[in-house]
Amino acid sequence: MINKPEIEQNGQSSGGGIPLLQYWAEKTLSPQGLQLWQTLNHKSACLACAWGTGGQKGGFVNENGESLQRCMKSVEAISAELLPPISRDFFQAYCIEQLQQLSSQECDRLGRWSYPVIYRAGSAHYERISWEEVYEIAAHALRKNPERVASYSSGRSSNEAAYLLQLMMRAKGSNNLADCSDLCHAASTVGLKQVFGSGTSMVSLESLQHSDCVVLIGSNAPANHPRLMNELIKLRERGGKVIIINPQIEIGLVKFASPAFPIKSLLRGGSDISTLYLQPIPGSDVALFVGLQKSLIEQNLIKTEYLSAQTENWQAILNYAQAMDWETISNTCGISQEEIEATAYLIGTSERVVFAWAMGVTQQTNGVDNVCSIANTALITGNGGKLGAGTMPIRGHSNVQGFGSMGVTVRLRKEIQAALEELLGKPLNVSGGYDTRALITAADEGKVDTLFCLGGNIYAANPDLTQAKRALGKIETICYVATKPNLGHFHGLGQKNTLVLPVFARFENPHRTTTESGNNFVRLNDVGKSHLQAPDADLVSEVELLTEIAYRIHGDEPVNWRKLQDTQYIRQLIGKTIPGYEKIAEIDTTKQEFIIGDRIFTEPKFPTPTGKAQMFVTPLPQLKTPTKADFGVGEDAPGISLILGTGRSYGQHNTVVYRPEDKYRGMPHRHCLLMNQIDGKKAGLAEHQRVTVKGDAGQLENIEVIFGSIREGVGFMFYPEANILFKAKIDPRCGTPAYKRVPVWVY
Ligand SMILES: Nc1nc2c(c(=O)[nH]1)N[C@H]1C(S)=C(S)[C@@H](COP(=O)(O)OP(=O)(O)OC[C@H]3O[C@@H](n4cnc5c(=O)[nH]c(N)nc54)[C@H](O)[C@@H]3O)O[C@H]1N2
Ligand SMILES: Nc1nc2c(c(=O)[nH]1)N[C@H]1C(S)=C(S)[C@@H](COP(=O)(O)OP(=O)(O)OC[C@H]3O[C@@H](n4cnc5c(=O)[nH]c(N)nc54)[C@H](O)[C@@H]3O)O[C@H]1N2
Ligand code: SF4
Ligand SMILES: [Mo]
Repeated sequence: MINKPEIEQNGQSSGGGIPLLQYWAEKTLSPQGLQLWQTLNHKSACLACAWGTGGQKGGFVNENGESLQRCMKSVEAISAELLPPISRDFFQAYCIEQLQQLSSQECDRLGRWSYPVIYRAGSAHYERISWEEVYEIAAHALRKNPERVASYSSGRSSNEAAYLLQLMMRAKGSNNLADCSDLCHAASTVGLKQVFGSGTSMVSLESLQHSDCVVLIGSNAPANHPRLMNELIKLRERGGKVIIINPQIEIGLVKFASPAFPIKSLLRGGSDISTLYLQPIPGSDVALFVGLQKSLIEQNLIKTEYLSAQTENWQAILNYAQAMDWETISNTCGISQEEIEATAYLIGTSERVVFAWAMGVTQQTNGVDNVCSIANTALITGNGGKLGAGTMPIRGHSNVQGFGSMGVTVRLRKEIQAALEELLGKPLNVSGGYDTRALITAADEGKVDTLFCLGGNIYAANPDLTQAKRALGKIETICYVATKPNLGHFHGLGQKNTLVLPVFARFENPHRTTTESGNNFVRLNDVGKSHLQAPDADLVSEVELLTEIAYRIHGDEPVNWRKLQDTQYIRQLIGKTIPGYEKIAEIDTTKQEFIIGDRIFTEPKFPTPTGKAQMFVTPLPQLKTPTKADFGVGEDAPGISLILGTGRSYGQHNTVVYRPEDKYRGMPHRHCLLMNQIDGKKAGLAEHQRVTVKGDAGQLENIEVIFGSIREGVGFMFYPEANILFKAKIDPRCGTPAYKRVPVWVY
């Protein structure tokens, strides 16, 4: 445990700060600068993360109407979409083998997709085709047996596009609606749904601003949700506490220099963030939370009255925690009893605690248990269902949560099912259905003919890239709907046809759209204009593309698909069929952005059958330290085994790399392994030495060792590159891979 640490990590003493300001200046003063400013000011939600900055009150305004809320990530995302089009003769000049040599960053720098192309197996090149050919090929492929047709999506598109995608698939009788959230927050959705009857955050931005303690678990918010940091700074200013739980010291979680607080940033080098920083063993959060529960009971800091009135099964949770011995708890999570007790005291003596988390919690083989153990801790301290308190998954993509709300999921809510059955006039197929991992497995077994990808990069986002490539290669036809080229478009090729279909970005659509933030706020995005114009460019909107394909498959049945090109009409259907979204039907006239009904709980009444929260016992994980034999290396082989976490650098958005270096972690390029110096010593490795990293699916050579503030026995590498290393171990309840606990051998 580090109290108010004054550490300097690899030359950086805070997150945010000067490197960030340099980037702003570089971009906004560039030749592209004017266009960039115009887009930043456009009335639409930020493209990057689900914190949800922007919308009707202007590009810099958050959900509470506060201004100055745009971060550098947003600039990065917009700049990428403002690149010129890929030239008309590009694909004649470069063959697929050459395109496969490109790195993620090089793919992105090619420019915007601006005309439809096809790669036919056996050919050397992608070639341009007409939209008429696109519609013919796509409709033919999507007319196949519904069990053998699937979609995958990434939460960057609008609610309207998401709604159309699932309506088209469900009208066909397919429930194969895989989504990037399967790889991301599915554990939160499943866990929270069973506890509270609602799978999203119960804390609004306004509510967060009333909290006096935030427990931030497995999140690198300074990089991935930068404007959340403003809330933590304000919380510390009003005397609140921030408890960080993360095996790795992320410098921006210790101290953060935000442009919204210029005086502190310039004079004091940033604002203090963490009050306490715990570094558990990766994958052990359940043990830590059961330990916190045990200590809360022992310190008499639990709310028994609340538990008996508002929850069910609470005695079982208390019994389990009480019966667990301290030695097992501390050995499993690697945090001492004293540290756990001090943390429990802070939580138990705070009035309003928000428990917020991201991928360190969900990307585990026991991700659902992790979420339930956090929810249990919130409940035994009375922190469920009151202002300034509750559970808050910090969502990823800017509209990933909207995709779930719109029914893009294999686990469709009963209420939506009933409403859609009425709309479509027939029973829906909701059995089985491939989530992302199941889709890759099914494709590998030759069970998928057609895959329609609305955005994303299903190839590089998955573990075991060798398998992903092989599996996609067995699918007859793949359609990638995209704004920018990525690794998947060149490596994830179908057996017969691979199409890339270019679409407008959010701020370019010729009609209004909506998106949903992680805090359950619906944004209205204005009409826009693209810099990509004929004759170089020939793009469509996602809504036009989906309605036209659906029309080609279904004709005018059971809905008037072409009428749905009017997004106002889609919003009326959404208002009728999606619970909590009623206000969207009028949004075109009212322009009123709104909080979705029945999601934010400031009273302890939950949408479960009994109205009470349902608590579940969370067994401690049995974590195994990998042995040499697990990697097939001899007893006296040199090297060291580490538990690798894979995640994002400060200069990437998911599989897309914008800048190779990560200044905050002192990692100068993509091919680095961050590890603890003590481990380096044990293995006889010096800093900057080149090593091989070997997992159960592959290895990476020539990786540079960087020493950093990470727990002993733990390593960190960037994705998607690291996805070559390991096979998918998933939590079977939600299908999410354990990207954060990958055993590797380093030598
Ligand atoms: N700039 C930028 N912003 C983004 C994205 C991006 O790529 N770039 N991606 C978006 C998306 S889709 C998502 S899902 C989010 C991701 O946002 P995050 O979840 O913040 O991102 P990760 O890099 O996956 O890092 C998760 C953190 O979990 C910690 N961790 C690893 N293992 C454990 C563990 O066992 N226990 C605990 N307690 N912590 C652990 C890691 O050290 C790391 O700090 O960000 C969104 N925003
Ligand atoms: N090892 C490892 N693997 C991981 C993770 C990890 O932490 N570690 N994290 C996982 C997580 S949390 C996630 S969410 C997934 C991400 O997986 P995905 O969401 O599949 O991948 P992205 O890289 O976000 O997809 C980027 C592409 O989306 C397209 N795009 C951007 N905007 C739009 C738009 O408006 N419309 C359309 N149609 N396309 C658009 C562009 O072509 C861009 O190249 O990766 C997962 N994989
Ligand atoms: S915090 Fe997220 S939503 Fe807000 S400006 Fe930054 S990337 Fe965009
Ligand atoms: Mo994500």
